[in-house]
Amino acid sequence: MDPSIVIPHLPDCEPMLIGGAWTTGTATERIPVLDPATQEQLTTVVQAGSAEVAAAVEAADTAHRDGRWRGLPPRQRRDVLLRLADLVERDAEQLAVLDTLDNGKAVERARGDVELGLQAIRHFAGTPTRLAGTVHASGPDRHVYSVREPVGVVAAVLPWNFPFMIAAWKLAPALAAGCTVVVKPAEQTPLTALRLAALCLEAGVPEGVVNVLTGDGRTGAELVAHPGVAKVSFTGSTEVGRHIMAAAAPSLKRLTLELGGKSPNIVFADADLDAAVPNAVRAVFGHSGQMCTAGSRLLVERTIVKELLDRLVPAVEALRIGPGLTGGINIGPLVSQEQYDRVTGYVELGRAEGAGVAVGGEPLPGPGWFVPPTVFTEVTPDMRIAREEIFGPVATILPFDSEEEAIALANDTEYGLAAGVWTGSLARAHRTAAALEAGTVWVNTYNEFDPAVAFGGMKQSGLGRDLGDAAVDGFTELKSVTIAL
Ligand code: TXE
Repeated sequence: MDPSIVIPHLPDCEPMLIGGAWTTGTATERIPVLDPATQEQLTTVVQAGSAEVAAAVEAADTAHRDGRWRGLPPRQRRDVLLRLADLVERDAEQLAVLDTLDNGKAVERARGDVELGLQAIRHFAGTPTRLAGTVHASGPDRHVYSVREPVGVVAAVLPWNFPFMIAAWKLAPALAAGCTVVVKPAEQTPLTALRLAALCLEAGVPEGVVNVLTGDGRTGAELVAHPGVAKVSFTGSTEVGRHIMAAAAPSLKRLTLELGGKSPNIVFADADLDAAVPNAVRAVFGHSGQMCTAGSRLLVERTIVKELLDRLVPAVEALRIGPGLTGGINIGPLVSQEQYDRVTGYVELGRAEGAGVAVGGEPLPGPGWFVPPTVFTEVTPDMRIAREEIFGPVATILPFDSEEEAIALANDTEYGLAAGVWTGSLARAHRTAAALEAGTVWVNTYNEFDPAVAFGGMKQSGLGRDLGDAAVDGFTELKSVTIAL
């Protein structure tokens, strides 16, 4: 382990935050929180039940109704969010170490994630003073305007792959819009969402405005079905996204769903391979492939497949695998036994489907859920490894012969989250960006995020957007007022 890293002390059981108080509630069930690099227990969290869900929603609802947050002058809410950003910056190293302990990722990547979360908090601190409505053209005896109001209680249900960053990506625009929030982190990685909530209190977010419930999908399901919740912002699997959509129907909750992907990363023969190859490696093997935007389908123009593989294979072989706190590693362990079984199952499936293995393929001995980076060649578009989200360090290479075929292959998926294009042609860059069915298209780059730029999916990758003005819109209702003068 990097000797400069300080491991924070963790209690036997992490309490939850409900109505400004840290509590384990009346729930007796506990969930162990494991270090994916060692499989040892770090701490436990409460499996929140109906009583805790009801208490958290009630606290958030009371805080919404009495206006203790949305009723503050906008510049005061801005100042609280800026203070929160300063506190995150103060504790950035501790937050990164906690994310690595909890999730397994390389600590350098965890530091980058904390930075991306911090950027979102700073960006959305600018929102409260800039939230403006519209005055409509109307006759002399009418004054007509539209204003944005906070939607109410938000349930933010989080995944385990970017525990801190996505907590910040959802919390910051929700708070900026004036909402109150009940956060439900993933059961595998609850630690940094709890720390972020503590920092919210320290920054001056009033009690009851941010609440955190721990627990697994049962807690999530109770929370999203609760009639007091006005809006659900969820990041996770498409399957659970469908359940949430159904659970939201009876009370017509507003939804933002950021779901799975099987993103194409297209390399044309006119691309600069010096840039395309290392980026393609990061796009699919970064964070051990546990990214919704992973460029897991590498579409390569047939004339350069051999050259690309000659460069790609040594680059993949050079990736360093190890515990995230070691320092200098590229591939950490997968987050859980479940993900390990799932990903190694897909690697076996790829062989059974007849794909060739250019590199990787053999599981590593434990402890720790380590899976080596694997590149499948001779993949056909109908193979399950080319169609289903694997969410691990597994790349599938699919050759194509023309731009049209590349676009058809890229769009031949139920998902539509992200896509990459590598080309030296400006015209091709614009043509393909227009033709790809994806919420985000990166040309000659990959996995670049900016809190000002909306992020989310088309098709079965989701609904609504995180980040950007669209995220704030998603936490508001538009009210139109007509006054007869
Ligand atoms: O996700 P789940 P899992 C994909 C990825 C991965 C697969 C399974 O392919 O292999 O999903 O991961 C909560 N109502 N992604 O099973 O179950 C749960 O407690 C309400 C892609 O871990 O979707 C957790 O907080 N909530 C993704 C969160 O939902 C429920 C990131 C996500 O868990 C619930 C993660 C329910 N019925 C996985 N059931 C991405 N888009 O980046 C579970 N939860």
